[in-house]
Amino acid sequence: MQNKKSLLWPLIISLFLVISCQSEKDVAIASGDLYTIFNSQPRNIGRFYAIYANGITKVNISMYDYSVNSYHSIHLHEGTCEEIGPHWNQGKTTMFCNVIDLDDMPWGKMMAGDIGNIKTNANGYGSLAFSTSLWSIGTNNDTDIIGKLVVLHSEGENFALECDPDHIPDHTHTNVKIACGVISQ
Ligand SMILES: [Cu+2]
Repeated sequence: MQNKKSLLWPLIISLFLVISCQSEKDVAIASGDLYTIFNSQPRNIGRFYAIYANGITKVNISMYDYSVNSYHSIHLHEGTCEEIGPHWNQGKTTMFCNVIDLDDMPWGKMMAGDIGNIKTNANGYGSLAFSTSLWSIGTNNDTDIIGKLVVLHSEGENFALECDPDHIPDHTHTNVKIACGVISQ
């Protein structure tokens, strides 16, 4: 009897290790600090944080110490913070307005990297949290957000209007970029 028990425990422990290692492998975390880009002394005014598990990326973006009671649009861009490129769109030219995301709801924005607006409160703090099935972390495929830029703009944007079929995109966007951060794992 004693012998059987002593054989069973190593088996239980190794089974537990296999299960815990597997779940750890399936979860990936990414983050990036946002620094102002218009002054010579870059100031940290925000943070991007995301967890990827089971095909879903949960995102939390916070903003602080920059403005009060204002809206700021936020996108993922290509390039570097020194030379910011176009909006990240998974390398595709197609629009993401009607691409189905979680709960059978469309993404509702032109580009896969169009995120939304952050509103700061009277204390200058604002945050935005959402989940998406259109991004991933560390997968090295088109949906991977590692190495992309998180860019904050001076004003908010109407993302729904950009997706309106009647909208004519004949105007240029002059929404000034105020902060940037690189997403890393
Ligand atoms: Cu942008």
